[in-house]
Amino acid sequence: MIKGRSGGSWGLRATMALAVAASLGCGPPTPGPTPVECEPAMEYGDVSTLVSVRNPLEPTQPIRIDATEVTQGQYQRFLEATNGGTEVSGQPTYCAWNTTYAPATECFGPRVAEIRSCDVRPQTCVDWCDAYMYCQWVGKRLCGRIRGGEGHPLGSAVTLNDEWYVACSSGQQYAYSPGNSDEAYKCNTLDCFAAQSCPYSPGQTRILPPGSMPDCQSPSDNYHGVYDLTGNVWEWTNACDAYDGTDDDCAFRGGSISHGGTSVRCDLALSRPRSSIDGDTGFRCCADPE
Ligand SMILES: [Ca+2]
Ligand SMILES: [Ca+2]
Repeated sequence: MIKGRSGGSWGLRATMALAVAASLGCGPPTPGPTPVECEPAMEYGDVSTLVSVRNPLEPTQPIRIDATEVTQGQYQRFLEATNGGTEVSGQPTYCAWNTTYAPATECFGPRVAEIRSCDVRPQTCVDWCDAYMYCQWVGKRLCGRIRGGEGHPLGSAVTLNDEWYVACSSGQQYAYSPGNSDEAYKCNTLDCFAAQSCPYSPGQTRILPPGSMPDCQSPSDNYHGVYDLTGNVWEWTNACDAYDGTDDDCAFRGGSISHGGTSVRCDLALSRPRSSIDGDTGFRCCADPE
């Protein structure tokens, strides 16, 4: 069950998304959606690049955060290194239930299925532990508290100790990654759908290769170069209400193409069980200062 942290906005936006899907005739296709033509490469460079952004609490110690959501191509290398995701030793005790890092196939709805196996599209359909272990494998960590560990406790006001939030809000300057209330349309959200400013045919919703919307980043020099913190796919973060096992609720942030308005604010954290998966939820990684 998904629990919202800002009253009824989740339900409203979820309803909007369903209405949009219904209006587009997006029922399960038979036998399956036609895969999109995968893009050959990112236009802006190395998707694995960590970007340094200003840490307002300790300006000499910048936060490092992935420029983009983790892509399917990046995640595939993790699967290859772990025998298809079956070598799962070394997980924290609260992930002992996790027997595979392979993305769950049952979560692939039509919009996700069409981009399956596209290396440059975001990796979704992974549980919290898969995301956590990918980041560890690649020498980083799932974004949480600055310098590691848990981000802001669920249910409490988000603070400047939370590195994902600091990067998204440009150090608490903005409500959304690209600016304030009228600028979420610059990201892959229902706001760009409404404004017909998404980089695909009007009337569609589509998960995009990260970085496809170049204005979906901070306008501030100190926070420039981190894409899609608002929108495209939600992002798991290291902020949970317990560290016991499958039923711990963990935060996911930033909204997706299925959401808009207040649902994609930087300071909103929704949560769902650690073991849950979703076609619109991926993640990115963070790291300590060099
Ligand atoms: Ca798993
Ligand atoms: Ca995102």
